[in-house]
Amino acid sequence: MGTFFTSPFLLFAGLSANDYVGFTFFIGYMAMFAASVFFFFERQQVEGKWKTSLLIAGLITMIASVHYYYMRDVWMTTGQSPTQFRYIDWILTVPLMCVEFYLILKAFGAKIELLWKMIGYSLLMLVAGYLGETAYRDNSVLWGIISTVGYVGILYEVWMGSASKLANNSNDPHLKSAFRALGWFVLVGWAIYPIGYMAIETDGWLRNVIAVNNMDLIYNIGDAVNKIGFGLVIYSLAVKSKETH
Ligand SMILES: *C/C=C(C)/C=C/C=C(C)/C=C/C1=C(C)CCCC1(C)C
Repeated sequence: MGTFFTSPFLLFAGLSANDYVGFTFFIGYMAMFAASVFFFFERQQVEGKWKTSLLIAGLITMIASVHYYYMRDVWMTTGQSPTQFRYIDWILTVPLMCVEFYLILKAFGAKIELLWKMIGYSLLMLVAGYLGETAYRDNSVLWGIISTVGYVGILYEVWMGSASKLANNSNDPHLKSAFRALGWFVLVGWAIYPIGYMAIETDGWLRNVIAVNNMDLIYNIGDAVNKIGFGLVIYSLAVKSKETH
């Protein structure tokens, strides 16, 4: 038994009892994994036009799950933020979330330009955020503000721009309420991330309030809420629209 617990293969030996950030890396990994299995299997239960949406929901959590697997390792072995893996994950998953918005609205006349516009805003948001966390950390506030321009662009499209008009003009109450729910995810759920970013120790606005180590805790909570929650809203829309036929 003694040799079992000292085995070098036992990765968990690296996680100490008070490493709460580390816990959330493990929980995030498993939760994203389980959510992917759920979305992939439930895909068979929903009507044709929702199958692609559920597939994308599963891809989002699956991509995140694989990145969490690596991020967990970086965190445990170095105690550092796995910034590169974090942003590689986001640069794949955030545009896929834009695809989800587009797919929902496609039946109501959404044009492909809407998708490109939203992807453009997300790239601006993420590239600026990455530069602020890495190469230009001393100017993180400036890059954070540039990043926020992209974020506000997405918010505008969802709450006031063409996406919101399409949803309002549709006469499908389920679609309207699901679109609103996704809008709240973007307004409230996504606002968790800039709060984490403000913990950057050089010039972050909340650096005296939030310890920089908690940045990952905040990002991990944000990811679980947004990626799994977003998929569940789409899942429940798909199930409800089946019941009404
Ligand atoms: C699944 C991952 C998601 C939904 C990630 C979303 C990330 C953001 C909304 C990040 C936003 C940022 C700002 C608005 C300013 C500061 C820099 C960022 C990148 C943290």
